[in-house]
Amino acid sequence: MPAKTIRTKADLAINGSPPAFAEPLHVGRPNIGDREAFLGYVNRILDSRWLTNNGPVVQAFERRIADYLGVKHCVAMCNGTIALEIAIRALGLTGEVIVPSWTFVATAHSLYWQGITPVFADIDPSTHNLDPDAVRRMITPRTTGIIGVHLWGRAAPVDALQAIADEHGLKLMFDAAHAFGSSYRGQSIGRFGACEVLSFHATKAFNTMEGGAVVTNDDELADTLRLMRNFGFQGYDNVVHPGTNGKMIEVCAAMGLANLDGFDAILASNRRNHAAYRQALAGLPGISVLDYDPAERNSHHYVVVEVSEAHSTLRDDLVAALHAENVLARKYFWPGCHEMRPYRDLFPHAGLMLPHTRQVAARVMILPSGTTLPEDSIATICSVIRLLAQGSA
Ligand code: T4K
Repeated sequence: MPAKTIRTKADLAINGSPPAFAEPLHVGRPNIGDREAFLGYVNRILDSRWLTNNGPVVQAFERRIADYLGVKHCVAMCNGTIALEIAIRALGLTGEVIVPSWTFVATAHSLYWQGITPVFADIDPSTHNLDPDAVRRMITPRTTGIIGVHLWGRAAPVDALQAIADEHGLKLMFDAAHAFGSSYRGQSIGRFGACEVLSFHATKAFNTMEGGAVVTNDDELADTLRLMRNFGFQGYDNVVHPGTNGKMIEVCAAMGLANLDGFDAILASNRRNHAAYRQALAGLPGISVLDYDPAERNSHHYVVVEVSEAHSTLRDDLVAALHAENVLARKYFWPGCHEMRPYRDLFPHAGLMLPHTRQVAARVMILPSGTTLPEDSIATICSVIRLLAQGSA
């Protein structure tokens, strides 16, 4: 069914009019590649009766990902959070680890869950990524590492963070959950720091339903990661390392192989959507759509809208109006990890060191994109935003 045309404020669902879309439009609606190819893999998996525990499809998937990123090792895991936890443990991080607060809460949880204190450093408001000077300010004698996050797939300041880590004898790793297919100075994300952690969750540009991986060029680290994701087993009956169950199953790897073949089409569709949003919202008072550096690769998966400081209440008004129209815009990653209960209790005054995080958290919303977004829906979504933004000017 075509979307309702919205021309005046009276047409908005918040004014009692029916919603623009009969079905909800989601941020993170899964991209599904070649269904026949996926089902073919699933049939072969069922026939082979090899469902998990480092099966042949997982091994093929790991090779494809490593080749795609130009990295030596891909260690596939059941999800990105477990991959973060295992990588943190494999690197021997303890005490305090510096992370941004402006990230999905899994970055902080993966430390706190294993008794490590996440120490939140502020971001550069223009990039939404860690500010190296802020990282320096948070280093204490207990600091053992830094986790940079490539937020929205835009690379963290890799070289500056590496320089800080080298100077202070800290381990550096990256949460690259958003950054599959991104680059930093022309090189694929996946090769930086001691290791990088990918998420292949259903809502990511490239998904394996649930899944994640640690990618690294370090042979010894890769061996340890492989042991740790499988209870520390080396062959039958021989446990040589503490471990957990972090294995990816065969069906998830099959989804990954099918989706990897279709990844170029996903990228093209995301780029089109992003350009259409930017064009439709260009010049609107108080509204900007975060751009991606044309010199770098990025999946353009996240359509990040930022409201200017002068229009401070507009973000929440927009989210409410869009939800009423069945457009489920998200406030990722409001209010920042430091404001979430476990961390607020731990560091009640953390916000004092995070002025840019607080500022950005109040202003950002993410709009639906992906291959399933109905044609012409962007025009309707943007007409809702235009009506409210013009009204607030
Ligand atoms: N680090 C960072 C920086 C991350 O962003 C994430 C994950 C991680 C680490 C951890 O990686 P994983 O352990 O998840 O592999 C979603 C995702 O669950 C999460 O993976 C992702 N980041 C985060 C940004 O978004 P929620 O709580 O917002 O998910 P939810 O259930 O609200 O779903 C989002 C939207 O997608 C909804 O409108 C419904 C729609 N949806 C969702 C699923 C699962 C569908 O239409 N179909 C689906 O199958 O966290």
